[in-house]
Amino acid sequence: MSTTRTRTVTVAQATIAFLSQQFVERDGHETPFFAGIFGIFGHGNVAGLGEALEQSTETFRYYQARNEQGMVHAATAFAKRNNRLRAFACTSSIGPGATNMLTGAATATVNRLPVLLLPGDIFATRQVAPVLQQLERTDSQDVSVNDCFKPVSRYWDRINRPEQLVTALPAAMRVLTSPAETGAVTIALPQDVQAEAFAFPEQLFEKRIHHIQRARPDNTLLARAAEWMKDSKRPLVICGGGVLYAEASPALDAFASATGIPVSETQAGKGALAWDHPQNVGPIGSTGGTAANLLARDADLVIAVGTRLSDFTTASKTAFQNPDVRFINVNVAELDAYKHAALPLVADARVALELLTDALGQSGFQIDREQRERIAQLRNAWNEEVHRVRTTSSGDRLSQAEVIGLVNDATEPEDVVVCAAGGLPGDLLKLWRARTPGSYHLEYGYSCMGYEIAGSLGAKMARPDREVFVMVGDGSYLMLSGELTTSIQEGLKLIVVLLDNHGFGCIHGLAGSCGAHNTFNQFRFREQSTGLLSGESLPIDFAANAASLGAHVLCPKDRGALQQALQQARRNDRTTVIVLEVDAEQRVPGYESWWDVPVAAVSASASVEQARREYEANRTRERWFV
Ligand SMILES: Cc1ncc(C[n+]2csc(CCOP(=O)(O)OP(=O)(O)O)c2C)c(N)n1
Ligand SMILES: [Mg+2]
Repeated sequence: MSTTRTRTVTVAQATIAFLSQQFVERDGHETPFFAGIFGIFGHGNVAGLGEALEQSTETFRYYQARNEQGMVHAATAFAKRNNRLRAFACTSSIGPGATNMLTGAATATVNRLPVLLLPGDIFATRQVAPVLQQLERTDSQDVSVNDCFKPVSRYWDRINRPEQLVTALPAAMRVLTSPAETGAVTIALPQDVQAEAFAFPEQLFEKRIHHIQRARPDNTLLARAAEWMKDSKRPLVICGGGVLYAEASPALDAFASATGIPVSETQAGKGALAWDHPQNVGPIGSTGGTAANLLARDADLVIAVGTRLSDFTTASKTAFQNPDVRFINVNVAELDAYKHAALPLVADARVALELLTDALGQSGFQIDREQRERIAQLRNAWNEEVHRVRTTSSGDRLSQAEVIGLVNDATEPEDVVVCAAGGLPGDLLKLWRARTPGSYHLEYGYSCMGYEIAGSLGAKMARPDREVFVMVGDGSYLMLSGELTTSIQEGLKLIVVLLDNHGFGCIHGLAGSCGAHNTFNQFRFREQSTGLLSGESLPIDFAANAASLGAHVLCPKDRGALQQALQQARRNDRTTVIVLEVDAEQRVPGYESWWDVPVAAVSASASVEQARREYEANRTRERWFV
């Protein structure tokens, strides 16, 4: 030990010095892992990490944010747009600053996107406890609000002594750069420990290159998977986000083109194949289209690549009705590879698809002509339906579907659309025509309201040369739009399309389908006469709100004006918010699909009882895959 060269720095300085030396490499391409750090300061991090960041402005850039949740979303979106090869750290003070990051942490972890969280923490010495914002407990002094990060982090640690950093930081990097395990990583930094100095071993600060592995599948299972495919008459691929993260789009294209096997898409996987690729049969599941959902219904083999098989993807396990259906799951995570009693190919999507293409190519396997014709017919019918819905206007106001069509038409192939919650994600999955991988950026693992604008900032940071179009509902906008200010501060232009339907429209619709007749999800005044939210719509001036933050604002009223506004927004050099009132009644229909939302089993309401009967009938289609 005594011969080890050391560097005496504070815990905060050591952390930043270490982070600035982390690189990743995949397929021979090397890049710094961290693009910098987002942070909001308080007494829990200002003198520790704040000081360290001031000393390292050349090597590690600090970005301000308005809300800790927002900054974690921005960081998460940045990682997503970089296919997890780059990331941000996020620092917060103790207490509320830290717990504001919890929702962001869960969002990142659910979506398997890397983000390093560095919340300040209560004094390790405990001498001056309770420090401002400390939550005291009667049962332990070893617990702080930062323990709440444990279930929403893939790795969690607290640095109570400086030397703990030496093992904590490499462990954090292992998880952050693991394709299977990545997500939020939390290292809680007590505010006194941040400022403590220690003679750290010099090796801690040397450049490290983390090789991102492309795991190969087991040979026996690979051969069996190829046999299953050859035996199948109606196979169907589900393309999930893992295809994009593995940069496996060319491999999927080659596999689908060589075999003729149709490819359906999830929210995370959309864009891996262009919408007009002959094997792309469009979205699957609860918010899927007719082509993919009818093929799924009859499929005898489902090849699920890089997907978590969430309830939206499987239409709550009603999507696959063939009694003999089998699954092959290609996934880096065993958790996903083993779902639905599948043949598990625990592997990188690109490697597995290339090996499967080779294995099937040797036998000249292709799906038969009859099935090919059916696929072509279903695709045509679906694409016509998409066109119809996008272009049909009725009523005075634009419909959400029309807006999606017009925004889509105003994009270049590599521009990005960002969305997360509300009625938009389902409609976007059905109606958006993605042309390049990464251009369709939906956070639908956590479907977290508030991700939209904050996330679009991260997507823009990842590729500042591309336009980023954010589609956001009025509810989400009201919940978290503060990072508009950050976009203006940083000169990172966003084009925000705000769809105002006066409420939590999709939940209003959902409530109605469960038999409800209330206004709990509409933005209305409380009426004194009824005591209910039954009054006029709230007169929220979104245009004035956005303008007050420094954004350009446009308020088009019809198709032509929206087209012009989108062109104007593209020409503008500053974040532009397009405020649109949309028709709350015109909804995009569902297509051969269902979503399990249990309806009250007993109720005084006849409409709820009716909805319950329908619910029970639908639920009989749910299947066990064990
Ligand atoms: C943080 C968070 N809270 C609650 C929800 C549940 N939720 C899903 S969509 C939605 C309404 C969203 O309203 P808006 O953004 O206006 O979109 P709209 O439904 O009107 O299309 C709610 C409350 C959620 N997804 N995220
Ligand atoms: Mg709304």
